[in-house]
Amino acid sequence: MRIPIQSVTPESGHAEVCGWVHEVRDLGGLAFFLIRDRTGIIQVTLPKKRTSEAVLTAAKQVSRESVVRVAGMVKAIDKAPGGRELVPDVFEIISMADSPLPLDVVEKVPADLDTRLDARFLDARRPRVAAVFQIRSAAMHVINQYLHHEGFINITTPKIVAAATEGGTDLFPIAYFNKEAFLNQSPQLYKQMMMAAGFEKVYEIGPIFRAEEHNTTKHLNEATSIDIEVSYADHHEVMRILEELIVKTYEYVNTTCSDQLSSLEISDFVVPKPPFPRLPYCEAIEIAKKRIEDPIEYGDDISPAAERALGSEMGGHYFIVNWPSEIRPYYAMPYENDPSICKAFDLMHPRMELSSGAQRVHQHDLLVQQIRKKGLNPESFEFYLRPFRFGMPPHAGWGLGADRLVMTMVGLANVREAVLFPRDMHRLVP
Ligand code: AMO
Repeated sequence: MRIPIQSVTPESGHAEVCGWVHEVRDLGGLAFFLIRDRTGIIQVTLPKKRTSEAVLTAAKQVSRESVVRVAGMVKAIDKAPGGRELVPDVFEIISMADSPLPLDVVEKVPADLDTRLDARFLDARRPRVAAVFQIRSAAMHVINQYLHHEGFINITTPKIVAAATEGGTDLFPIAYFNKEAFLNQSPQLYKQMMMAAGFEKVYEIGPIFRAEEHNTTKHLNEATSIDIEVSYADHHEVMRILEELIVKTYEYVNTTCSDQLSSLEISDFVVPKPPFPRLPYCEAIEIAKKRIEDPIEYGDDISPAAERALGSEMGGHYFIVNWPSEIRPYYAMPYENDPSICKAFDLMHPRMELSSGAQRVHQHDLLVQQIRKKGLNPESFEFYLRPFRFGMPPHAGWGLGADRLVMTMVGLANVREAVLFPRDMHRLVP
């Protein structure tokens, strides 16, 4: 029976493993194969004089990255990976790999990101790449667990919709029978509607689609968003939840993914310490003004240069709070004493924005007014506005980019590296 390579020890006796042919070295009288599965690598040694003809024939034919089944006695040996080697009496080629390989799994030949993504199935055989997705999986696991434990109900909202959430133009139109339809850019309106349904605490982890023509290292056209919405909560309360979630996620990765972190050569994984600073938007602008050359004024978005300057000033995760209402969506609640600013926030990693959120407007008439102020037509939001007329609790929430969370957590240069099959302006296949 096949056993994971990691668990093969000199005490295993006769063992069977399956995996890919990682490397082949033929020294004449002696041949060495490194066989790899997702748990590790084992040396398979063939002393030619003492090896059966069938094993030698298969070993001679096999190409790198073919899938093989190998069985034999395990012996302790200092120089081999894991301090053991397997001397095979069975060497079966299960699936032969073509040569040449589109990508060098052993990474002797460096490949650019496009080549890697084109051959993602081979790229992901690299332990360093697999580690990213194992960490991503661990992060998603603990996020689900945390939210479930905090009493959140996991919901799934439609991705085919009739209207823009944020009112922007960044939507992908789709063919939906004879109707106009789009791919949803955020579960925003639906998660808010579930507050009217009395669910109180909801979350969704799902795809969001943005038709932005950005070609940057942090934008995707299909991203994964972790969204929450909480009734009777204000912006302070949901910022506290977000902060705790980030800390718990880092803690969990730190304690459960040590092998993956070392595959990624991360020796200084730092779990952020709460509370994260709350930096008022007006102060953020003042800091940026002093530190960057491009002009920036109160009322502007935080530019990438400003983001970098603030990041190096703050040195860790931080919130930007109290944004001008003018540059936030209609659903952000204005402060009662100064409606020119609103109860919206962004969670920032020193490298980039990770999350946006706000206490929402829950009063129907104010919401209609704010939709109009943004130059949008309340009639196209009728399905969304309706619940606000029949008892809507006050509520707040946020959306956190899962891809950027993973990217910043493990220090990837490009968000595409945190996504198995990224979608951008130039990439629709595979
Ligand atoms: P926002 O548009 O800021 O807010 O999105 C929230 C978070 O989602 C991630 N994100 C992206 N990641 C990669 N590529 C993209 N193109 C992309 N767009 C967004 C970011 C971002 O911070 N409805 C609000 C959330 C809320 O208020 O609850 C919203 O969608 O990490």
